[in-house]
Amino acid sequence: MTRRILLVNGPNLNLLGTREPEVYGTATLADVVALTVATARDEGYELRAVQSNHEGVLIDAIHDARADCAGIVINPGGLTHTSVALRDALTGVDLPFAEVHISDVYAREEFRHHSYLHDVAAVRVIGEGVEGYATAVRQLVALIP
Ligand code: CA2
Repeated sequence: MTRRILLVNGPNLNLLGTREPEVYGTATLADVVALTVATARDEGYELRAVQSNHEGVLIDAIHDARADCAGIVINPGGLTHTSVALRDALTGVDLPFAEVHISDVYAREEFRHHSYLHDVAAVRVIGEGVEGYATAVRQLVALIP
C-alpha cells in the first residue's frame, strides 16, 4: 500500500496563530503542517496537506486520496458538527482516518460535543493542542498494515 497520508484542515484553520491563542495556541497552520510532515516522515510516510474553507474542495481532496494515500488525518473544523457530506466522503473512500481537534470540544459549547465522524473515525485525538496532529499520525499508521 502507498506510504502516504493526506492531512486535511477545514474551515478557518488558516487563522491558527492569529487569534484565540487561549483556545488554539500560538502555532500557525504552517507550523502544524511542518510538525505533521516531520512526524509522518519519522514513521516512514510522505504527507500531502490541504486546507480549505470550502466543503466541496475538502470532499474532492478526500476522494483524490483514494488514488495514492493509505490514510487521512483530518481536523474538519466547524464541519465536524454539521456535515453529513464530509462523513459520507470519508466513509466512501474507505481509508482509515484520524479525527483531530486542537481544543477540548467536550469542555466547550454543547454544539461542539457532537461529531458526525465520531463513530467512523479509526482514531480520535481531542484537546492535545497542535501536538495532537503528531499523536494522530502515530496512532493512525499503527493501524495500517
Ligand atoms: O479544536 C478544534 O480543532 C476545532 O476543530 C476547531 C474548529 C471548531 O469549530 C471545532 O469546534 C473545534 C474551529 C477552527 C477555527 O480555528 C481558528 C483558529 C484561530 C482563530 C480563529 C479560528
